[in-house]
Amino acid sequence: MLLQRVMFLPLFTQWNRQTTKNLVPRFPAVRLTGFRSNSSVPDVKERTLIAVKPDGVQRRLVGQIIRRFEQRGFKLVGLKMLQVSEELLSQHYCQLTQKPFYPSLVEYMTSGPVVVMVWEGQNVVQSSRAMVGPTNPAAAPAGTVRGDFSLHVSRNVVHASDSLEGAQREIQLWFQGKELVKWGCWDQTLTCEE
Ligand code: IDP
Ligand code: MG
Repeated sequence: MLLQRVMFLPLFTQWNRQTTKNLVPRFPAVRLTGFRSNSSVPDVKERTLIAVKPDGVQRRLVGQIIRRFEQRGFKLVGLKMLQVSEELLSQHYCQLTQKPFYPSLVEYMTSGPVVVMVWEGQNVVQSSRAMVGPTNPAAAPAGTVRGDFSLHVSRNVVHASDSLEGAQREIQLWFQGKELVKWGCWDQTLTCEE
C-alpha cells in the first residue's frame, strides 16, 4: 500500500503540473506573474465594502455571497472575520445612532462575528447595492441577496456601502492599508475595456 502511494506520487505531481499549465490561459496582459502585482493590469480604482452580518455568518451564507461577487466579475482585495465592537459600529453607522432601532441594531451586529470584504471593479458601489437589494427585504426583488435570503429589515444578512464617499470612509474604518492586496486578476481584460 505504502509502495503504491510512493509510486503514484511522482505521477500525480507530473499530471498536476501539466494540467495546471494547460488550464491557465495565456492572456497578453497578464502572465502567471500577473497574479501578483502587475503594472499592465488596468488600475480600476473603485472599491466598496461588503459585510456578511452575523445572521449571514450563522446561516453559513458567506460562501454564497462571495460567489455572487466573484461571478459578477469583481475582484476581492480584502477579507477578514471579526467580532465587531460597539465603538466601531457607532462609527460605521454614525448616521443612525439617533434612530429608535439603533440599540437593537447594535445588539444584532454584535451578536456574532461578521465577515467583511473589500471588492474592486467597474461601478462596484452601485452594482453591489443592486445585487444586495433594498434595505427592507420585503421590498427586495428575487435575485438580490436580501431578496433571496432574508425576510425582515432587522435581519437583512449583508451590508454594502451606498456611495463612493461612503465606501472610502468605511474601507478606512474597517481595514488598514496593508490589509488590502493589490493583485492582477487574469480575466480583468475580458470583463472590462482597458
Ligand atoms: P442599508 O443597510 O441598506 O444601507 P441603512 O438605512 O443604512 O440601510 O440601515 C443600516 C442597517 O440598519 C440596515 O441594513 C438594517 O440592518 C438596519 N435598519 C435600517 N432600518 C431599520 C428599521 O427600520 N428597523 C430595524 N433595523 C433597521
Ligand atoms: Mg447604509
